[in-house]
Amino acid sequence: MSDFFELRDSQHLSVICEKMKASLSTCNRKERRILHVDLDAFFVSVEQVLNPALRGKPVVVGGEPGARGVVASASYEARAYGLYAGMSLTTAYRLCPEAIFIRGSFPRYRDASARFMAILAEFTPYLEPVGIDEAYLDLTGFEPVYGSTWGTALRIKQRIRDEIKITASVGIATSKLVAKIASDMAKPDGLLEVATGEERLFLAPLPIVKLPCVGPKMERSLKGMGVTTIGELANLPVPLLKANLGPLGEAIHRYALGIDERKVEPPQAAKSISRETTFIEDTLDYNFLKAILRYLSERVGAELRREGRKARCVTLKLRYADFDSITRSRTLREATNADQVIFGVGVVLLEKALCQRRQLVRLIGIGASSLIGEQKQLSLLDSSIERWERLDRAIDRIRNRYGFTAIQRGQSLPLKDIFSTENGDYVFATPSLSR
Ligand code: TTP
Ligand code: MG
Repeated sequence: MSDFFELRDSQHLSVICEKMKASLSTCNRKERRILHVDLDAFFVSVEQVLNPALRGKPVVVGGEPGARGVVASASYEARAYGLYAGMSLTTAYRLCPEAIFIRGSFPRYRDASARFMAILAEFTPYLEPVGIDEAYLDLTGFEPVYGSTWGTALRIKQRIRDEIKITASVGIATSKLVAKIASDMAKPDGLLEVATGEERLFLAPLPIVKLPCVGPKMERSLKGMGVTTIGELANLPVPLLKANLGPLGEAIHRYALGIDERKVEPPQAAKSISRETTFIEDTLDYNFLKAILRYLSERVGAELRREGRKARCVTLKLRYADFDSITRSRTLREATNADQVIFGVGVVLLEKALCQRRQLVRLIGIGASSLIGEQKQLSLLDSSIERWERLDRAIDRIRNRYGFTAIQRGQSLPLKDIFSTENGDYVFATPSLSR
């Protein structure tokens, strides 16, 4: 059996991490092996998986050609016509009228992204997701166990291709900076490793805009100094750069030399999970508030379950028409992620708050805090809560596939007549909730 399959076993992964730590202590910082993995034309690629007839064609995700939006993702075939992310759809249509324009569906991309990150997480705990389709991995010290970093990168690419059916590009280098530039150069479906000590040479011919802190303004300043390539920037004396660009001058010079000591930082677990929404019109309609609270509780519960966590504290938030906000919390006897329990506590807090102050409400929110890992919980739960939790999981599976509104529970049903739906979810005034 290969290491690759062995690594799918999480117990084995922790053994490997122990070995890796031992090897890390003897490893020079300059010899870090950082990977940057980025999916190719991500939104378009997901659409091509669903509809293989789109493969090999100029495809744009972002909206219909007449719409006011911009290109979110363009297939490499579309890029050959000069299309790129951020270009207005009108211009994209003018340049390539034969392109296929798709509005896209965020839940589908979120789902593919979660599967992508889950594959990466099997290779190292030192994983830093960046945005929806890219991540850094620190594989420093892994070679004695995994084999070469190059081979591991190939296995990562293969897993993504086999399981998500889309291609990824990977850069390998001693730093995040150089690994990211390398993956970008390798696109699409490429793999590029910059050998230790070759960073400066690798960067030298590239335009300065490839460096992370060079935006249009900085580019203008540097061009004013006669600098267009990273190599030219690296050759300038630091005092001159500092005089012209301020403190950033020194940092940017280090980048130009390929020096970047930023660590791969795994995300910190959130201390609380909450969802809230502001209404288009302030309201005191109790049934409406309850229906929204049910919806928000289900969103909080689903997120807790997705993260494998439970909460011991539930907090209700209300903002009144005069912008005055209150929060009311209750600590639970046992941690839970059951929608029914979160909602039940929320309703009690809501009723109490409305009794104390009858004023129009402009925002309602519910949050879960004092979080623990699911597995830490002893099985003291009463069986009705266990049943709810099982039901929640079954509903999560359906919603992950078909959207939130694919399955609805009684208390939130009134929302059906009030809000329109898009891509399987309600469209609220708070856009992030609609995804
Ligand atoms: P990118 O990785 O920047 O772009 P991409 O994956 O489409 O193409 P490639 O990496 O091969 O160059 O962004 C990932 C997704 O994020 C992209 O598919 C759509 C979304 N996105 C936007 O919605 N708006 C944007 O302006 C950009 C740049 C990306
Ligand atoms: Mg990408």
